[in-house]
Amino acid sequence: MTITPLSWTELKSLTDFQIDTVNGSTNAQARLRLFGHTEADVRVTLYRDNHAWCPYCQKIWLWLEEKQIPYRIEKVTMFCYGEKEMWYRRKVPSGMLPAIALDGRIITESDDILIALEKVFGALGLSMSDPQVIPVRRLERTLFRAWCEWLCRPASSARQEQSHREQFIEVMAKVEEVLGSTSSAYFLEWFGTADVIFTPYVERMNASLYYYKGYSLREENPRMSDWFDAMESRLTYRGTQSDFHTHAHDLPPQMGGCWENGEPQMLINKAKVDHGDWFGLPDVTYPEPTNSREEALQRVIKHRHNIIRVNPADDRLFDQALRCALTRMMTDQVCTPPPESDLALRYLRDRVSVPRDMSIYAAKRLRESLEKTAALVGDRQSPPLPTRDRRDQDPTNFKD
Ligand SMILES: N[C@@H](CCC(=O)N[C@@H](CS)C(=O)NCC(=O)O)C(=O)O
Repeated sequence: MTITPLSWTELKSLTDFQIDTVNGSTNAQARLRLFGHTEADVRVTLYRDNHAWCPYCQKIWLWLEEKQIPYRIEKVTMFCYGEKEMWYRRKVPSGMLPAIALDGRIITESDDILIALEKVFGALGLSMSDPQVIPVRRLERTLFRAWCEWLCRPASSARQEQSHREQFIEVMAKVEEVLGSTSSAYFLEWFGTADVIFTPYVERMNASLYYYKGYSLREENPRMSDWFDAMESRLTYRGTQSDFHTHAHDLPPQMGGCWENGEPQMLINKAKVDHGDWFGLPDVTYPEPTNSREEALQRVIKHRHNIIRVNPADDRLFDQALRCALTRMMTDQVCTPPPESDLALRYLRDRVSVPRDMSIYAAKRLRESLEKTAALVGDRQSPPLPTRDRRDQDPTNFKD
């Protein structure tokens, strides 16, 4: 039994999802964050990437959110997604992100930014220069290097691949030791700067090693797992958190390539990230919010014209197919899309960007119903996502 797709008006009536981007919880859509203050209190502008992808930006973003400092957000295009805006080039000639304007003064380099923010607004827990924080910062860089060595350099032999793996695991053992040396789940006795500094790359390690190496950071390391759980108890982190699919496909152009090891577990993981089931992945463990479907629906409705325009399929065909997928997501009823629309549905399935477009569970719901709907009419996969750039995600196509 299959039903006809709901109209856009009918679909609209099924969601009242709304967030207060300015004073509500952390979200990727905000252009202004006030935390109950007034605009006159804003002293900081954060320049960050459109995709909420840049790890160094996430560090500053989390810090500002945790400290509840009123700030503005200006979004800038990263090179691999499209053309860098000239207005930003005039402020920061290298085009690098993040940057902040603090009382009108431009500061770049994420560590320098945190140090400058601390001077004005006070530290988040212990300061960047605290003798307890410095070794944790160093350890984060050591882990980062071991990760790059393993993920981003093609191994010339199985022995070298194994040796890179062992080096990474050795540094992770040190991370486990540090996490285990405090009574909290965090790096030090209380949540603070050290955790913010660790966040962006361990999130990307968790995704990329699972996908390209068949190694599950969060499942292999119990303290790290507790740390992720503790981070996920914070609405600030949830608002910045991405999913495995987004990271696995955003990383190659940024890192100059990510190398699969082709091992059986890797192939299983890769299939799961690319084709589902997305709910079984170790990229999130807090319970799914009850309104994740409503969120996904509201976000698609808002951007439907652009989503349909950039899709390679005929607009009318894809409009109908998309409404079928959304109808299924909201009603759990099977809705058969037009013939030949499988590719178009999977094109979108592969381009949902978290947290840019929606939060992690909303994206899982949307990917799931796009896939189930596509599977009713075909098993064609869209061509693999590009690995040298992601101009298929050019933000000029998705202006909000
Ligand atoms: N050391 C810098 C690194 C910043 C960095 O590498 N930024 C990358 C993005 S993660 C960038 O802006 N690349 C230029 C671009 O992609 O447009 C920092 O800590 O802020």
